[in-house]
Amino acid sequence: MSGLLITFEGGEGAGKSTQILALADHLRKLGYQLVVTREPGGSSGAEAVRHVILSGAAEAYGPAMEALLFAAARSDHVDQKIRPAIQSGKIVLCDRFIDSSRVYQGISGNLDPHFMQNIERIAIDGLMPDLTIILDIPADKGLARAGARRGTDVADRFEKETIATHEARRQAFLAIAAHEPQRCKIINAERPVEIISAEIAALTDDLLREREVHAHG
Ligand code: T5A
Repeated sequence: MSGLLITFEGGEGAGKSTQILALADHLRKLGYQLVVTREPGGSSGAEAVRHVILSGAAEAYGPAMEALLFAAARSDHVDQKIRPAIQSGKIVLCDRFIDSSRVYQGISGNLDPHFMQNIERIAIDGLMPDLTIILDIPADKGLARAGARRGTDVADRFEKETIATHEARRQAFLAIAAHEPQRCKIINAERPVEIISAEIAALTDDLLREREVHAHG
């Protein structure tokens, strides 16, 4: 019995959390068993690392240090939570995964592609997503949404960066999708929530049919 891994990617405030909740609701109604999780975090070891990274405590040590911390967190998350869930036939919905590291650390941090490939390989140990939804929105619009939701709290380690950096990340996500069109689907995230949810549900239903993943009842 084998489940699926579906990851959600995109810039700040693109609507990943909103769309994961909607897809989870859709799949539960069809009788599927789910695990909804996020990165950085999702397992106790990875949640401990999440605080170190998002507080900015590791920023002074450079992008390679941050990339290794993300990879360490991912390795624990895959071992402790994602792989066991998939092996028991569940569908895992994960808010951010390998593509966030490729973009935020690899591209924005200007790190050696071989270094990035090596740490990705160690972190996931063969567990690639079956489907990656890339929610695409202009950086200024996504940041405005994230800022409105955050209210008066301070922006985190990555949200505080310049619009140009965020826009370059958007282009990097689109480049990954162009390179891996089978795995990655780009979704226009500027539209109303329900229209986006319906499109993601249809893509997921197609994949479940194609892979013959059946609901448990
Ligand atoms: N990171 C992460 C790395 O650098 N490398 C890595 O390897 C990984 C895994 C994580 C940070 O870590 C970085 C990337 C990130 O900077 P986080 O706190 O977990 O940070 O936050 P994010 O993943 O960035 O998620 P956000 O909280 O910014 O946004 P979401 O989840 O994309 O958006 P969501 O759903 O919360 O929506 C934001 C607001 O917009 C509204 C929602 O109601 C909400 O208020 N909204 C819409 N409004 C209008 N129309 C729509 N279609 C809407 N959809 C949502």
